[in-house]
Order: sequence, then structure tokens, then C-alpha cells
Amino acid sequence: MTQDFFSEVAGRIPFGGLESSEPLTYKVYEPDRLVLGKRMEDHLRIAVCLWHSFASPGLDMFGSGTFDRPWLEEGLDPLVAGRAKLDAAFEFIVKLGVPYYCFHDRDIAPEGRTAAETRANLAAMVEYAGEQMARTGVRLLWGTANLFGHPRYAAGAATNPDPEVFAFAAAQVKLVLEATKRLDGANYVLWGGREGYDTLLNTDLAREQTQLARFLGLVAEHKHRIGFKGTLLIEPKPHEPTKHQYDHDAAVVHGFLVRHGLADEFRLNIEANHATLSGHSFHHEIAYAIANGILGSIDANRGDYQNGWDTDQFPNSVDELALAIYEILRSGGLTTGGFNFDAKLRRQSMARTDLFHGHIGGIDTLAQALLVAAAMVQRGTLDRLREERYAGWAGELGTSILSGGVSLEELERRVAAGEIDPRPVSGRQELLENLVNQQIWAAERRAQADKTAGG
Ligand code: XLS
Ligand code: CA
Ligand code: CA
Repeated sequence: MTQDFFSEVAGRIPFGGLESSEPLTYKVYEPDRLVLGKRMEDHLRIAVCLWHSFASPGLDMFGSGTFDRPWLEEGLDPLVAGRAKLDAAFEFIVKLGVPYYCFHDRDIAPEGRTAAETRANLAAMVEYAGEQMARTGVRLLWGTANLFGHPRYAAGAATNPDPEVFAFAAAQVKLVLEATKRLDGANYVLWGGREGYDTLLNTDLAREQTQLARFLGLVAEHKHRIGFKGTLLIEPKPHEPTKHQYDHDAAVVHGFLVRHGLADEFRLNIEANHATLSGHSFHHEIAYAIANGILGSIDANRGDYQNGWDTDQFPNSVDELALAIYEILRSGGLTTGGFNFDAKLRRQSMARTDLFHGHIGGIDTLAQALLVAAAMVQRGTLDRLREERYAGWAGELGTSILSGGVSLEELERRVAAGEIDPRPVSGRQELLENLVNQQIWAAERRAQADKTAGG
């Protein structure tokens, strides 16, 4: 490494515990701590994203960059700057002590003057990323292609009215999928940044959706052709930058995949802020994906309930994350997925050290949420009441209905005869909310006691 970009942090961020007054320590996260028999690190599989944290200068539409990022300074040779960016990123990830990172092709390699130059830039930077990974042991959670930044993609990539743009995007994905394989990535993500429309006045919906399906089919075919073992993930988002995005939410993407015979090839990368933008909760999107067998990975962040856009803030609500992690634990945990911090600092958080504060806070929130979720699983907090609620479906009536053993005629006869006379029962929502809160309040105290007892 040529330069130390984060010299204010001497080594790896240590565990300080809840009473620590040192900001640059973990209060809850301990990678080796066992939770339900599995290491915290293996439950959460945390990743740092290169775009918000290392490729963005901190600009917004009203002002220029504010972040102190020497590797982004103007006038540097693009490949020299690209290497410095990766040096900074890997130094940071090692000091943070998390196992994974994620990137877009354009985060690590600039677009060249020709397609051949762009290809060569990517090859050189993938080579360099590979060296950094070998040196540090940091792994790739997922790679992805930026199919939304360049003006050629203004009207979409796969859904563009011009087939040449489709072809250009396909070529780009081919290279990034191969780069992801070369770097042993656990997943490959497709976020349809501009796969949608700004106005229906110029849009042929049916045609664009057929194009999108064909694009996804090509990606799946190439995955098998090159023997990439990772999971292909689609990341839903309802809008922004386009007015309407086709991959609106988990249910819409699922329906699309089923309709086009692609359901076995893709899973979902659920982002918390995209869930809330679509009018759902993060909990809902996770539960939906799990119920339909398509949960893949998580982009951990949060929105601002006061704003209607994608603020991508670091997560800080144990209450929200605990319910999502509870669903994940009950389903057996993440497999190839992880928790990627697709989160950005506020524009006024200009210092490089703020990157540590953002990530440490997010990681501790995830760790605390994991403890709460584990306690809920262990104690069957919601399971027993949920099972009781559906108990009737295990009886004679329930099983005969579901197995197709009774007709409307037969049901009507039994109701008329007074054999069936349902009584409304309480859904006990407030009781359940109290039970969840009790676990949130008790989790850390209990975990500390378990530790003292050597558990
Ligand atoms: C943007 C998306 C994007 C994807 C990767 O809103 O979250 O960053 O995660 O292209
Ligand atoms: Ca995302
Ligand atoms: Ca986002």
C-alpha cells in the first residue's frame, strides 16, 4: 500500500462494549460471538459498498462535492486514481473488520474513449482488486454493472427503445459477470436503475417488459455457460431515478419472473429504503421474499420518513431490523447473501473518519437486532401465538378444504345445517407488539448475563 488514508485508526476497530466512551469501538458487534450456535460474522456477512463510500465526492443537485477523498481529486490519471481508491477502500474494510465488499464496474474502472479501452480499464482494475483481496482476505459479496450513469442509458438499458443500447448493456453485463466470477463473488446483482419510464406518452410497456425478460434470460444463460456458481439477484425499487421502475417491489418482481419462466434463476436483493419507498415496510419485503423462496441478500440502510426519496442513510433502528432478521433466522439464515451497507454519509459528514462512524453505528445496530431476533426465535415469542391462530387449518375442515375434498355445495350445506358457525377471535396485535418490545428491551441484558455465565 502506498499511502495510509485512515491513519487516525491504528488497527482494527476493537470491541469496546456498551459502557465504552471511545466512539471508534464496537458496542455490540463481536465477529466471533456465537448467536444460536453461529458466529455473528457468519450470520450477518457484512459488506462495504464502494460507490457511496469511495466513489462519491458528496455532491447533491444543489452543490459540489464536500467529502475529503484525496483519491477523487481532479487531474489524477484515472487508473492511478482508481488504484488509490481501492487502496483506501481495502485499508478501510480491513480496519473495520468486515468480510465483504460490493462494487459496480464504474466504481473501480473508468469508462474509456472506446469500448476496447473501457474493457482494458476494467480488466486492469479487476486484476488489482484481486491482488488486494488476496492480500487482505476481504471477499466479494457481489458485483454489478452500472447501467444507469452514462447518457446512453437515459432511456433504460434492457428496456431502451434502441436495440443497440440493449446490446451495449448486454456486453457490459457479460464482462462484469465474468469479473465477478474471476473475483469469486458470492452473488451478481441487477438493479434496473432506468428500466422504467418517465412518461407513458412515449412508452410501449408490453414491448419493454419483453425486452427486460430477454435480457435477464441472456444473463442467466451466460451464468451457466461460464459456470458462475454465485446467485443472480434482482434489486427491486419502485421509482427514482425514473418515475416508475418495472422492478417495483418484491411481489412485482416475483410475478414477472414467474411469468417469464425465470423464477429458478433469480433471487432478490432487498434494500430497506426501497421497501419503504414502495409503500411497504422492510419487514414486509423480507417476509414476502422468504414466503416465496426468493430472498437472496440485503442492502442495509434507511430512509427518512419525512422525505419521499432514497436518502440511503446508515440504519439505526433496532426495532425495524430485528423483525427483518427474525424472519431471516426463522427461514434458516442467509446463504450466499449478506448485509451490504448501501448507505451514504450526509453531505456535511465530510471527514474520512465519518465513514467509520457511519459503518460502526450500522454494524452495531445489526448486531443488536440479531441478538433480539435470536431471543425471539429461541423463545418462540411469536411462533406459538401464530400457530394457535391457524390451528383450525390442521383440523378436518381445514385439511378437507385445502386438499380439494369439499365443494361450495358441501360447505353451504354444512353452514345451513349449523355445523359450521365461526366465532371471531382476537388477533392480539397489541399483545404481540408488547412481546416484541419486551425482547428488544431485554436482549442485551440477557446476552451480557449469558456471557458472564460462559454461555
Ligand atoms: C440505487 C441502488 C443501487 C444498487 C446497485 O438506488 O440501490 O445502488 O444497489 O446498482
Ligand atoms: Ca441498493
Ligand atoms: Ca437506495
